[in-house]
Parts: sequence; C-alpha cells; structure tokens
Amino acid sequence: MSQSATRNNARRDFYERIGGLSMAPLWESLHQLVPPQPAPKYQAAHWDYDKVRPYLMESGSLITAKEAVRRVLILENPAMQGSACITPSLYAGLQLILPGEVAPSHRHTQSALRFIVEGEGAYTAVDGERTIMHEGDFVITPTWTWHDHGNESKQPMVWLDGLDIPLVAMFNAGFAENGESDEQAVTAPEGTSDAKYASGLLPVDWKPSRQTSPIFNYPYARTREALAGLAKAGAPDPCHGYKLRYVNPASGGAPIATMGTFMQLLPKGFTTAPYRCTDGTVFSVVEGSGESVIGDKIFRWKKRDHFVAPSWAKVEHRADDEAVLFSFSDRPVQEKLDLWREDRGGR
Ligand code: 1HN
Repeated sequence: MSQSATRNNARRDFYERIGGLSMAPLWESLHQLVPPQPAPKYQAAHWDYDKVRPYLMESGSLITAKEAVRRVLILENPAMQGSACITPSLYAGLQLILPGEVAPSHRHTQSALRFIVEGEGAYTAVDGERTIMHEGDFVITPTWTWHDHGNESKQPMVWLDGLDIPLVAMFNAGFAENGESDEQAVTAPEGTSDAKYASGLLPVDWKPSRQTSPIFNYPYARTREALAGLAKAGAPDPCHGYKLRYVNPASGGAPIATMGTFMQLLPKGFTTAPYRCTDGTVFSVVEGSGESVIGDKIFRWKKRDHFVAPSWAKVEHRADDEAVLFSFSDRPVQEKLDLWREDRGGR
C-alpha cells in the first residue's frame, strides 16, 4: 500500500472511532464552514403570475379559507424542496381569500408581512383594529399580535405573505395559539393607528414598547406619491433607481424587526448597475415589465410576478416601461449582527 493510502485509511478509521463519540475532524470541513465569500445553497427563481394564478383559483375550489386556516400556495425555493423556504431565512407564499370568507384569528411569534397583489376591499385585523387593503399596500402583523382576515368585497383577493419562519425555527423560539372566535373583537375604529402614528406625529406621551412599527398599513397611494416625488427631485441611484425603505416612525428602524421592506421605481428604459448584497431578497412586481439578470439566470417579469435573488448574486434590473418593485429580505437582522455587506461595483 502506498504511503498516502495507509495514511488515508488511518484517518478514516480515526474519523469512524471519534464519530462514535459524536465528534468530527474540523479539518475536513473547515473551508466549507468558513467560505471566502457567501456560497448559497439556494437559487434564483421566478414565479410567472399567469402560470400561478389558475392554480391559486383552483385551490379556492378545493378548500375553504376556514378549513385551511390560511389558504396559501408556498413559493418554495427550487433548491430547497420540502423546506417551505424561499431563502434559508425567509418564507413566502401567495394567499387567496374569496368573497365572504374569513381566515380565523390566531397569533404566533413569527412575524408576517402582506403585500397586496390583486384585488381590494378585504381586511386584516391586527390586535383589535381592521384595515381595508388595496393593491400595493404593505401591511404588517408583527410578532405575537392577534390577526384575522376577512373578505367582505365582491372579488377574490391575493397577497404575498412574507414570514420569518425559518429564522424563528432556527432559534426554536416559535409559539402559537388560536383565538377564541374566528373574528377578533374590533376595539378601535378603522384608521386609529394611521391617525396616531402615520402623519409625522406621535401621541405626546406614547412610548414604544417594542421594535415593531405602530403603523400596520403603509398604503400604496402614499408610497407611490413618494416615489414619484423622488423621481422628480433628482437623478436615480445607479444601482437601485429610486429606492425607499419602509420605516418605523418611532425608531427609524424597519417596521418588523426581522424583515426589511423596500419599494423602488425604475424609470422607463433604465438599467441598474450590477449590485450584490448579503441579504437574499424576494421581489414582487407592482407595475411595469422588464427583466432581471441574477447571477447566471435571466428572468423576464411583469406586474404581479415574483422572483428571488440569492445572497451575493449579482443583480441587474432592466425596465421596459416605468416599473415599480416591492422587495423584502432579512437585512435588518444582518445589520443588527454587523454582518450585512453590499458590493456596488465601485458606483
Ligand atoms: C399565517 O399566520 C398567515 O396570518 C399566512 O395570513 C401565512 C404561513 C405559515 C404560518 C402562519 C396569515 C402563514 C401563517
């Protein structure tokens, strides 16, 4: 036997013996454990709404919202089958609620965001207050808040759910409970939290008791107006076009502690400069059409499509006509942990 074969056999034998004691040699996995740069085990992916929608509607005839509790088709990363993850830290799904249905009240330590994709007039209730939702609205149900949804309109409603399920699972910090009735009691008139917290003012003696935003609906009408104003005011950022982040007005931080949310406008014909960052990001197309180069993939997208860009993949967006993209990621968590990085390619 050659010297190296003898040595390899001795090592393998050693690994087997220490394996019996639940130990393993670091030197066999060190480079994988601490890669020189992010090496994601998930991939870029795209969900074409024209292909997705018929299945969503079909799910509406298979099960009621009440029986399902939440009637959702999970957007699962194709490289993470069976995980219910769109990235290793985030969950995403498309939820359908039909006229007359109620998705019953519950609460959990996982935080959720809703981004309204189609329809208007359904409500979400959060801790006793309802808000009627419209396309493009961004609504939060923060950790451990009671929430139920109801559709008193005449049309189906579809929204994107984003949750921090994988993060909470990693910490084994998940708790959940069901409400006593399907619809929680309304304790504040609609518009209360908007009036109190969403006008650049706060009630004089109010002190925040948690990191999450006291505003729970960020309506698209205002977001769109802000983007339009921004586009009139100056030149676009080479990497982002015109991009804003949603904010908790009481802290300056993200509305949800675990998920950052963003809205960006790409002018007609605009191409963003190649950009990468460590937060894998889920996109929802709000207006317009275009394409995105993500690593070695190219996706053509239009209104209501969804796509995901992995950590550290180079991203370039091109807008055919004026386009608006909503996105969310775990960026606030990475920033809290001093981990977040970006590469603007020198721009
Ligand atoms: C949930 O509570 C909602 O409240 C949506 O609408 C999706 C996915 C997993 C666990 C809880 C909702 C969810 C969820």
